[in-house]
Amino acid sequence: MTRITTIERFILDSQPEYAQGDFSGLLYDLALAAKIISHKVNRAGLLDIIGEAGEINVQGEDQQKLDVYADDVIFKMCDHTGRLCILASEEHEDLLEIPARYEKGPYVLVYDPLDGSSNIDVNVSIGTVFGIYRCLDWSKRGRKEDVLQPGRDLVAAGYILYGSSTMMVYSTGRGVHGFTLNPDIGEFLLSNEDMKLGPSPGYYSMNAAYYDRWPRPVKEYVQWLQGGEDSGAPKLSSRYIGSLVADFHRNLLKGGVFCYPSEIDKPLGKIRLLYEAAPLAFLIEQAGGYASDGTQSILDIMPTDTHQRVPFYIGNRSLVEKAEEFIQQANRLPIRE
Ligand code: FDP
Repeated sequence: MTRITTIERFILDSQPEYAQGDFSGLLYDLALAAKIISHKVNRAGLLDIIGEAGEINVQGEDQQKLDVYADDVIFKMCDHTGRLCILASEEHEDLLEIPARYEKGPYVLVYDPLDGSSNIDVNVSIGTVFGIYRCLDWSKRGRKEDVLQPGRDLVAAGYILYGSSTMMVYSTGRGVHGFTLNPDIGEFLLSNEDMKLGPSPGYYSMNAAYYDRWPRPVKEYVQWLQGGEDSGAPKLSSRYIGSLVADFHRNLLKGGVFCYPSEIDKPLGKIRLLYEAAPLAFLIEQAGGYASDGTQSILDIMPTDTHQRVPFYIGNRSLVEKAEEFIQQANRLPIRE
């Protein structure tokens, strides 16, 4: 039998002595939330049988929408532990404060509880994304400033993929590590240690239905991606699930680039900087790749709004830098608010 490492063991073994309290505990809280959400996601198809979301099911219980459920689980797993000073969720307009009856801690959690929600009803992979920052000022913990930090200052980031298996992938700045949930024993087991992007990318991923809405340099970049040997681009195939976590995970394993560019009437695209782009950018750099808004590293962008969106190119460095080249050459920088 090969050596089995649980996520708990791995977290404890890979953290320095000083980080074995709140930080390790927070990662483990998230792993536990992941198991609870995974259990519910796996039963999503049964909603048709036992009742629709928003209705009363046959047991007389209220059915919660899955994304609301996931959001609740994460908040309730983390609000009382004394590890966090504030949370921000993609599901909430306002910041999530630590209830006054609980102590505040040194970390900030930003998260998208269930990304790819248009795929929930059709049994296609969805995911949770999270990022962890340190609070800025110990004496004034839990302010908006604690949340509005650039991705460069993340101390950890990760995602949970609810796919053919449930996986939790995270980095604390010492490589990217993946754990697969063994449902029989209810444990995340180390399955992908120190994940790195391969040198030969396999895929490009973007919603081609928006081609007419993309600015000219983006169209030219896509033509370059499709051009194979004539353009000098690597031979790529196209895959787009429309669930960012699933598209990202595939490209992390197989190499490639995911793009959600600006559009003529949506200059900032769709992807949220704080909840999606920055955590995934942190992971991709740890895996040897790069993420950009077309003009600069995603990790260098200073957020000004918790829900701000950003054009997004992420994957193998050579492919993302090529996107920057097209965009910058055309001197049509995405407009910022
Ligand atoms: P969704 O709206 O279904 O939650 O940012 C959210 C997201 O999904 C990403 O997960 C996904 O990559 C993208 O939007 C899909 O958007 P399009 O349908 O416009 O391609």
